[in-house]
Amino acid sequence: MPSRYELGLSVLIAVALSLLAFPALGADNLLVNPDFETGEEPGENVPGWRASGYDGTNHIDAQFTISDQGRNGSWAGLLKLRPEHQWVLVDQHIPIKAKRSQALHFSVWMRAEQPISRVELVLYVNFPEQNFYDAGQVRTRFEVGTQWHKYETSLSLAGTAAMGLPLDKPQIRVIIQCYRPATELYVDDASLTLVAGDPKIAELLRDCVAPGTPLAFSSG
Ligand SMILES: [Ca+2]
Repeated sequence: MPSRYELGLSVLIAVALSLLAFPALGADNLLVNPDFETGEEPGENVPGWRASGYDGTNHIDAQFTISDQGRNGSWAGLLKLRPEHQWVLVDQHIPIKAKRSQALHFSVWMRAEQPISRVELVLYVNFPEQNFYDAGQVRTRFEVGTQWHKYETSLSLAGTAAMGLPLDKPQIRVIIQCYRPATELYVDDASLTLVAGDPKIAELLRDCVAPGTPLAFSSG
C-alpha cells in the first residue's frame, strides 16, 4: 500500500502535469458576470451583458434575460429571437493589458430547445483611444444542439503588435451571435482569458498583417 508521502507526491505530479497540459488553467476570467449568476431573479435582463438585434435593415433591440435553466441547477442567460430578427447578439467590451506573445481564448457553454444551425463566437481587438477598430478578429461558426456543450475560439494578438500599436490599452469586444431560424439560445459559464500564444504564429504574422486582416481562421 502506498504511504501517505507517496500518495501526496503522486497528487503533486498529477497537478504539475495537468498545469503543463493546460497553461490556461486558473487564468483570470476577464468577463463580467461570466456565469450569469448576478442579478435579482429569473426574467430580468442579464447584468453586464448588452443585447441587440438586426431586422435586415435596422439595428433593433433584443432580449437577454436570466433563466433558471442553467448548468447544474444554476442560472443561465437566455437570448430570444423575435420573428423580425435576422440575428441577435450579446456582447461585452473588455479593456485588457496584454503582451504580443499572448492570445485570447474565449469559451462558453450553450444549448437550445431546438438545434440551431448558426451561432458564431466573435472576438475583435479595438483601440478606442486611437479610434481604430477591428485591428484583429476571429469569427467561428457552430451548430448548437439540445445538450449543454462547450464551444471555444481563440485569437492571437501578435498581428496587432505588427502594426506598432501599444498593447497596454486595447479593448476586446466579445460577441455571441445567433441567427434565424433559431428562436432561443441558452448560454452559461463563459470565459475570456489571456493565454500564451503560439510563437510560430507570432513569427509568421510579424511582418505581413495589415489592419483589418483576420488574425486567426475559423474552425467551425
Ligand atoms: Ca450559471
